[in-house]
Amino acid sequence: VAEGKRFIAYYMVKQLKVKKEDQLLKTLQEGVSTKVHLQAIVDRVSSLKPRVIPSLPTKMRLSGLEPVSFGPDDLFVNVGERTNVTGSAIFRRLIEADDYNKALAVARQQVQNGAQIIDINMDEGMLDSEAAMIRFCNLLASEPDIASVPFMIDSSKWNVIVAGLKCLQGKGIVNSISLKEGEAPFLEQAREILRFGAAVVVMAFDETGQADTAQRKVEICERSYKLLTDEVGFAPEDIIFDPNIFAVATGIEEHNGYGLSFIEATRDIKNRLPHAMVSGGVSNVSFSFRGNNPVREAMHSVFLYHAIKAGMDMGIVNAGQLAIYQDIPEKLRDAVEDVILNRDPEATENLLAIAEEFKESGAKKKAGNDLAWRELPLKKRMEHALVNGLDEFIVEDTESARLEADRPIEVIEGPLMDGMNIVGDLFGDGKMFLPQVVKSARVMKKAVAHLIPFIESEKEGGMSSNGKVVMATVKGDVHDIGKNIVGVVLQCNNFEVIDLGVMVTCESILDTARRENADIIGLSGLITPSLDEMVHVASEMQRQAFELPLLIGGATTSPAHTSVKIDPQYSGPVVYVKDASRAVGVAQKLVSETERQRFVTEVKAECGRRRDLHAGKSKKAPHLVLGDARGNCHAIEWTNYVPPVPRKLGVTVLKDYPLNKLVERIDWMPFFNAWQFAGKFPAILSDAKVGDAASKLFDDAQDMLSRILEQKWLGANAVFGLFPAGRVVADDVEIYASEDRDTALVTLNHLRQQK
Ligand code: THG
Repeated sequence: VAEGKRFIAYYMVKQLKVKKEDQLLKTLQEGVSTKVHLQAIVDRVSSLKPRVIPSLPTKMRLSGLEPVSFGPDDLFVNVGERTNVTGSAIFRRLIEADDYNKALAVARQQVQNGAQIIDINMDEGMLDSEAAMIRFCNLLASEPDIASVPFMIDSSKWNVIVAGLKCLQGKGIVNSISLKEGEAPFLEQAREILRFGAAVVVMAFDETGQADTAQRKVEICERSYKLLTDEVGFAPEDIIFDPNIFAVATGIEEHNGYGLSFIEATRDIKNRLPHAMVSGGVSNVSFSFRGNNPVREAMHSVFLYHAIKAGMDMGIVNAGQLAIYQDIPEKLRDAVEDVILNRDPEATENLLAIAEEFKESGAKKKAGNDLAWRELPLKKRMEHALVNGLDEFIVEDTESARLEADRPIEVIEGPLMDGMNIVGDLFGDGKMFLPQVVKSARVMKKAVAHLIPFIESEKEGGMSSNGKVVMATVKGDVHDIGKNIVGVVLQCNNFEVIDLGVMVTCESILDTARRENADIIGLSGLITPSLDEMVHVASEMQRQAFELPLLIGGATTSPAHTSVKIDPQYSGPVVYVKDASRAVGVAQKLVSETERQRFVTEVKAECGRRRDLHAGKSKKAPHLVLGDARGNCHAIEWTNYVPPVPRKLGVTVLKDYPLNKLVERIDWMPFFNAWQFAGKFPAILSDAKVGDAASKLFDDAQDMLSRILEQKWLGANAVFGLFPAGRVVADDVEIYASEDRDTALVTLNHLRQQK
């Protein structure tokens, strides 16, 4: 109690600048620990058993707004490096220009790209680093999507570190302390950090300088470990050693061993200093290849590949820009590996010789990180966001546009539609491709979602509705971007829209339509099975004696399918709606007393015409009778043929098959086809027209694949069997348990094609 009181007094005097310490202490004394108060506590709790403190596994436990823990069984931890005024020119310029809002976006980008911690560094000669650290940390604190992760306060100035520590709302990391000025300041700083409850990065420096050999690195870390655990009382799992990542391939011979010495030191530290973690600034290693990002990324990836194997737990990296080891072109990978592992005295020369070849392909990745477009006027920014599929700022921009506009609808009809029209034109001209359009649509969706509440509140008490539309993406399908746009466009035109969402059963659609007394039902779908579901809904509407118009739309639907398969099921109007822009016209005609009848007759007639056309086209050649078809069968010459015996007969079960082995086997053609790229893989990646877009899509796919592998989203199991088999009777194939072919396990019927 006395300790607590003293602390409160200290706090009030120091932090709140309360005067008169004595008087304060006296007040606290009277207020806190009277006999009566203590007796009351005893009365309440003396019958209860004290909680047994659970023993948790030893892990470095940190927190931003949310707790996280990192231990030996966890994956490598990415610390985002970009919020560093010396590490990022963009970030430095934003801080220098006092544009802290955009500087926050840099932090957000790191978190979104997978940084589990962010490193914050304001060490710049011309900057008031302490003030900048405080201001940035305080701003970060109110951005939950960033502040959910722990922060690493990175500075070589102690006052900046303390300033940062005071702004943390969780348990962060100090980056860094070291023995470079001897034990006394080291111990003092460590005690202060412990008092703040933070973890700490310890650099492998001592009184004689930076450690460059593995042996010196380990010695210094060991010495620091002893001091921290024995003298300061630091928990070993809160100590992160940084055995110095220095640049390699600099042309200076002594530097050639820097990569390997870090890796070796890491292995030793992990073995000798229990629970301590190992980290390092990964991008340092590639400084000599500044300007050549593909080579730098390859160096980082190769370095990490080996360092993580040696036990490296975490690293300060450019989150979102790590190449996948397996994907690095072999030639580059080998050259880089020679450099990192110091395998060849000529390694640097060799890497330099091929570096230029790999330079350009990285340029396309950069576009996403360049924030220069944020300087454009508002309308142009929105257009840029839509065309490039960047959603980061769209809500902010949409809100600005809304404030400028008289009515929220104008934002949709103005800048957003203008942007989408450009997307449409580029798509039409074959200059944009489906994956990019999907990204654009997502941005549009986000913007529209922001506006909807405003549009709705404006409507309240407004004009009477044109009519009520019940819309849904049918059962089995989850796509709704197009449908959402249709919904908004209809709402803007004063239709009341009841959007049932995605995966909606027929029953729910029809019940809602009846209950709500709807004027129109709209169905949407993107995947092929949705077509059958739409046919089903149409037939149910017939059975339940609906008369409402049925609108059909979505990527997989077509006038032909609507006419041939859906329309015949339902005697009410069935209208195919080609795209969002037509929805209003169609809906208006269907609710108009004067136009409705003529429009419906027209649509029905058009469907009939299409059906006739279709019937004409698909007149088939008559089938052969079965005997003739069998007579056509190919006669195979079996007598001189000995089938090879499979290595393993019977059933083989594969459990938890390694996903990375499957990745090698992916047939990318259907993937590209699904995204509407025609052509052969991998030629498509270098195609003159679609190569860029296809490569981007492929990169996105690789990113997602690596996340799937890393985070184990999927498990792969398989069962297959190889059996003796033979055609014995007519068209049938019998499968046997063993080569004696006694009894068939099963008979597979393959009726001969009569076409
Ligand atoms: N150990 C510890 N902390 C560290 C480092 C370390 N903090 C800082 C640094 N090293 C890690 N962070 C970075 C950040 C960026 C870069 C390198 C290391 C970098 N930046 C590009 C460059 O300089 O070429 C900048 C490019 C741009 O402006 O966009 O490489 O080792 N404990």
